Amino acid sequence: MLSKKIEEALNKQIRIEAESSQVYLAMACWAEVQGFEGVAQFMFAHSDEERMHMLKLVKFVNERGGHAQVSDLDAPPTEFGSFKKMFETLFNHEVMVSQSINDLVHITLEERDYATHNFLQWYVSEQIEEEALARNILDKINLIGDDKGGLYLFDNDVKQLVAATDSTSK
Ligand code: OFO
Repeated sequence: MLSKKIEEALNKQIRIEAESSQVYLAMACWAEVQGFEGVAQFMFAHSDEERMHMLKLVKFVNERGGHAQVSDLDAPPTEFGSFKKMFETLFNHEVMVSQSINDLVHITLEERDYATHNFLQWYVSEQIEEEALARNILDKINLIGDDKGGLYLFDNDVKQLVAATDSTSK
């Protein structure tokens, strides 16, 4: 059974995951209208993943005697400036999500809720991967700068990354 405090904290995280999904969906649209298919595919897939993160929390809250809340969401931006800026935004967003997961883990220890603590370990590992992936992409983009040919190759690279992730997750 979840305490009120844990239930509220998990519901706050549900909203963060849902907003993450919207942010990446907006990034996918921005990349797609500019013809960067690889980056768009990456962002669409990432948006789906965030929805999965949200649903995992929703199920957990409901199964543990709480009530998962589906709330209003802040609208994401529609413009992202450049790929470099967009991936910086993505990286900073993931750092914010990691901080929020850490705070949540801290609350479970204060409340001595070891079942929720255990459940959240999946998110702790996931955040390590997500931050590493975002950092990796940012490193590549920093190497390319604003070179058009470089951006074309980068887009192809990202497309292959999505294809590789798809085949390993099946
Ligand atoms: Fe990208 O983060 Fe969810 O958890």
